[in-house]
Amino acid sequence: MSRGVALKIGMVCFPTVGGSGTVASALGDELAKRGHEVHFISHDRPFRMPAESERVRFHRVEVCGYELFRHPDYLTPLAVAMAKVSAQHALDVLHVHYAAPHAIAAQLAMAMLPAHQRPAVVVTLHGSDVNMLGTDPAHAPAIRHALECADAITAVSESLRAQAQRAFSLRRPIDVVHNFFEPGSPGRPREAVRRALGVGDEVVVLHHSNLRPVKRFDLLLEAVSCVRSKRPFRLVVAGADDLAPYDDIVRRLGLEGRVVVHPREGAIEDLLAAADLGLFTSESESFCLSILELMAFGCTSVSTAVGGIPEVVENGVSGLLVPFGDADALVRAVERLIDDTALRHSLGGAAQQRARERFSAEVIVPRYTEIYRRLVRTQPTK
Ligand code: GMT
Repeated sequence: MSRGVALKIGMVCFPTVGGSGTVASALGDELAKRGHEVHFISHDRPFRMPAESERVRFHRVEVCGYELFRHPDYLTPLAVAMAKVSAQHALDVLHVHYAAPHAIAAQLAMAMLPAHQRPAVVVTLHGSDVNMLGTDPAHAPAIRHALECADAITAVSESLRAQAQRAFSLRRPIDVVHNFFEPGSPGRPREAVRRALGVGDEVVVLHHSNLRPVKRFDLLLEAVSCVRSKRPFRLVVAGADDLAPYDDIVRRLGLEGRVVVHPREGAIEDLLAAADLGLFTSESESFCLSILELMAFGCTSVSTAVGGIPEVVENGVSGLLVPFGDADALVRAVERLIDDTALRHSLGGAAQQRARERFSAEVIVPRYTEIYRRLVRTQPTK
C-alpha cells in the first residue's frame, strides 16, 4: 500500500480511566482526522473515544455471564470480536494497547482467520503489562508468546523497552514511540474552576492518577505534610472518586483542610489549566501521561525520577526530578516551586515547549503510521 492511502485500523484498549486507554483513544482520533478508518474494540466505549462517525466505529465485546465461570471470560469473546471485525471490515492493522489479554487474544483471533483476512498485529506495551505481568509466572509465558508472534511491538519509553527485553528475552526489536497529548481548550475560565474547587490565591498542586499502590500516594501525603512553604497551597487530587483508602493517613497527618478531591466529571483540560504545579511520587512509571498533560498547559511538576519519567522531563529545565525514596529532596523541591513563582513559570514554559516539540500528535502519530505502512507493505496481499 503506498504512502497516503487510508488504512483500516482496529484499536483495542481498556475503556476505563487510565493512560493506555487515553493514548489509544487519542491515537484513534488523530488517525481518523488524517483520513484513516478506525474501529475501537472493547467491552465498553473507551472514555475518551471520539464520537462515532463515518471513520470511527465502536464494536462492543459482549462478556458472557455463564454461571459455571467463577470469573467471566473476556479473552475468548475479545478474540472472536477481533476476528469478526478484521474480516468484516478488511482491517489492515490491529493495534492492541496493553499486552494482557489484548495481545494474547489477538493471536487467537489471527489463528482463527484465513491468511488473506489477517491484519498486521501491532502491540503497544504500556507499563504494568511488562513490569508486573512480565514477572508473573501465570502471565509471562503467554505474553512472551504473543509478543514473538506479533508483527510489531512498540513501547512508550526507552526505559520500558529495556524492561521488556529483559522480562521476555525477546529475539526481536521493539520500537519506542513515546506517548503524545494534544491539549483541547478548557471549557471554563481558570478562575471559575479554582472557585469551584474552593481555592483562592493558594498555589494549586495537582496529583492526577488512579491512586493504585504503584503511585505511592502515601509518600505524596507524607511529603505534603512536611512542606513548610512561605506561600499557602492546596493539594488537588483528580482521577479517583474519593480518598477513602487514605482517609486514615490524611487524618493522622492533619491534612483534612489541605486536600481537595476533584470529581471525575468535566473536562480534564479545565483542571490542567487551573493547576500551578504537578506532584507525582510513583515508584515505577513507564511514562506518566499526567505529567505530559500538565506540560502541555505550561505547568511544571515535581516527580520521582523513575522509569521513563526522565525521558519526559529534563530535570531542572522542564521540571524537578528527585530520587525515589529521598523524602527530604522531595519536600525541598515542592517548597522551592511553591515559593518561587518565577522559577515555576520558567520551568512551565520550557515544559510546554518540550511537550509541543517532542510529544505532540504531529510528531508522534506519523511514527505509528510509518510502522503500520511498513507492515502492510510486507503483508501478503489480501
Ligand atoms: O501499565 C499500567 O500500569 C496501566 C497503564 C494505564 O493504562 O494507565 O499505565 C501505564 O501506561 C500509561 C500510558 O502509556 C503511562 O503513562 C503510565 O506511566 C503507565 N503506568 C505505569 O508504568 C505504572
